[in-house]
Amino acid sequence: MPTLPELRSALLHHLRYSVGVEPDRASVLDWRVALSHVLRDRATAPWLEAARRTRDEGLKSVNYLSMEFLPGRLLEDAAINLQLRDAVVAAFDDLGVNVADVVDDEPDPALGNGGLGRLAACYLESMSTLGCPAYGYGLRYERGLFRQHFEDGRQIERPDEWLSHGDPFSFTRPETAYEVRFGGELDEVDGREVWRPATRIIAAAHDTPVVGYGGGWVNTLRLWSALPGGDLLDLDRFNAGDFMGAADLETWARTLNRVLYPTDTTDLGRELRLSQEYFLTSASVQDVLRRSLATQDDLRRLPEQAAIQMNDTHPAIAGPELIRLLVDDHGFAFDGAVDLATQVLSYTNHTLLPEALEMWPVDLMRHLLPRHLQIIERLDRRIHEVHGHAADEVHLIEHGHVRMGDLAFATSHRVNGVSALHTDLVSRNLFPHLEALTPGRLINVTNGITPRRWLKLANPALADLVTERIGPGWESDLERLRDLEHHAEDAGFLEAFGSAKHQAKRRLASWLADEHAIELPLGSLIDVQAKRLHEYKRQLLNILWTVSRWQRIKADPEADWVPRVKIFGGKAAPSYAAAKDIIRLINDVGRVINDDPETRDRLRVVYPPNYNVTMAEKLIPAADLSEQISTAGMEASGTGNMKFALNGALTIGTLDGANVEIREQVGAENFFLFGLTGEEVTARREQPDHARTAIEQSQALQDVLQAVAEGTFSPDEPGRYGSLLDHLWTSDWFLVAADFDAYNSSQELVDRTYRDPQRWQRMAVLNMARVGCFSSDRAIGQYMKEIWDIPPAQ
Ligand code: NBG
Repeated sequence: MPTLPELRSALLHHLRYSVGVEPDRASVLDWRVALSHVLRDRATAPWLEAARRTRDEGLKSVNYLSMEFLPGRLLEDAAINLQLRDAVVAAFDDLGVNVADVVDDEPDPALGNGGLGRLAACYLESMSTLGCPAYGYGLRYERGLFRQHFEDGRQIERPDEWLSHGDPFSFTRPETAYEVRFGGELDEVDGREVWRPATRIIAAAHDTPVVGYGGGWVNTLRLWSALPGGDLLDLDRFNAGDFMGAADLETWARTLNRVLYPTDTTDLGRELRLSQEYFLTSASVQDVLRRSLATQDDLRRLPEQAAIQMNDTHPAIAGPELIRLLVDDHGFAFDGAVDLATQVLSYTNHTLLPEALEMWPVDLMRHLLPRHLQIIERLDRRIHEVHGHAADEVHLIEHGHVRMGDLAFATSHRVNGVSALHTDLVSRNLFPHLEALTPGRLINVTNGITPRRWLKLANPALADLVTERIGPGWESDLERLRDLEHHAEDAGFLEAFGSAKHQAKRRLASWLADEHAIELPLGSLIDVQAKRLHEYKRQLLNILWTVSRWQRIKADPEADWVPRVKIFGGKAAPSYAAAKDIIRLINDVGRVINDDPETRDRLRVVYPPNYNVTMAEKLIPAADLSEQISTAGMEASGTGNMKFALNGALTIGTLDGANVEIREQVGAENFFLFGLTGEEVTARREQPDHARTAIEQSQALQDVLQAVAEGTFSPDEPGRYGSLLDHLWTSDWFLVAADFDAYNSSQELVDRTYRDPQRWQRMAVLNMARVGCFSSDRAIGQYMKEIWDIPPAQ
């Protein structure tokens, strides 16, 4: 552990020699870069040591392929895990630098959409904490997802310049580079298939250390980017004066890691997206093989050395790619290559939604990856040869499309769903035929979250209180929170717990005031729904209920209403029109309600733009109520639900995803349940005219819809929400209307409960105490044992 003078002089050293400025002239950015170097130095020794041990002892490592990673800001997390946070704060104090400014200067890399990308980041951190050798593989999107702005309440997308000041915590490794090939033709030479690609792009690595808690083990997040230059510039065209045309190929290469998932509503968008997926997968699989061959020369031993985890279907081309490399480059027979690949690969399914389960047109696949299409066709034939009629219902290719979920299943030795309910639905509705061919292949691993970031970093007041009561150690053994149950009846503890919550609310309030000029009434019940905007997540139900609450306060202003702040956070996909309508409605409703002098001390709507990991770290600790209100059967798991409960928020939710298990753990009496079950949802959708019937049965909902239809919230354009309303009356696939009254009753119970602060506090403590099993350490322990066959670290 460095002493204060050592840390101080390390900061000064890097300020001078890595950044090149004197302390009296240093900007916040300069100090941040210096801090990045100091922390990276501290991570490097255990990092190199972990790599050495992995090589020398022949340890098996995990290769986690994911198109998305949402790591959040790195520095504070690294400082905590290296157990240097207090020392860093003291060193900056000593230097007269405001450490909060330095921490806030760091950009939050938005290399993902939501839960799936954040899960990948929690899992990498847990693998390091558990000493499980691992590489996270992804793409280094130059502009990330997008930065969300609101203009007149509408979502506007702008490029996210997270790299504009460099990436000082990472190492660039231009020599760790692989050629990735696209397009071209297949030829048969001496009975072997030879792929003659049209385009070759070099993928080069950027490595970020991922420090485990305690600093004992450090893994790598390896992100690829296309290496420009070299052959990519057409010098003949350039010399002939065609400067733009000369750079066509270079432009295309750079496009591969420019932004996360371009809109795939156009053919070109689809082609780029499949190219991105292949670019990630091919570079990563080649790297896995190279690392294996660096320690021994027999690839038949690959399953003893490497597990490859496909995070959803995006890297599902890994099966054909691994088979291709084994057959075409390493002399394997096809069947042997398939068996080997299957032993190495496994696949996590994160959704039942048809639009998120990828299907690539055969023509596109032939155009971009002709050899892979051939391998997929052969895999499909092989399944039917091996299983005969039992495989009649299994099709890797159907209606002119390659079904990537089925492909991933067929090339994996284990497939997992992400919550008990989800896995059950995957088994019954998604892969029943494949599962019948290979019983036991599909298992459940319920998602988890890292307590280091989601409690220790995000909620210091509460984390300190926990340590004070039950001692340290819970950070890497979250089940220990159970000890808090003994304190749930202790009035002194409940008060301290309440004051930690209040502190988090004050932090949120000052951030909202500084960054967004929004005032947060601190005495209110803070009610938060923060997640991607999606119809199934039903932000619409939440905002329609908010309107209803407003109408009722106005109808009965003298009644004793519990003051509420409804906070929303989340982005919509740029091409998702219905979700964007909902964003605009939330903002329109907010404008009217927040301006209403009659209600504004009892109801507010707050929607800060550009939700990301950093904002989550502010919202979640401050929340009293967590909104987990998806249409049952549609949310695979949820992980936000776990973060809120861990921070002592109570959940209002449906029986969906991991809500089911959270409720089992915390106790039904400590959870506000409402709404149709998955089976009831299916039955209700089949009833003719169910939407209209539900609306006609709820006077409260009719009043709300009428206000929206009349333009109460969009007086300049009363018809603005015509299509949204029309959808509610005629189809309402997400059953907003059917669940409206039940949601309202549950919200009324929330109010009644909140009026008794001791009772509320006790329920919140029990929530926190009982969600230890949702630690990502537990989840990763299960992956190691049940999927990767990696023993616990010694
Ligand atoms: C999401 C699910 C969430 C789940 C995360 C992580 C995709 C495709 N799926 O419910 O919607 O928590 O994955 O498993 O992003």
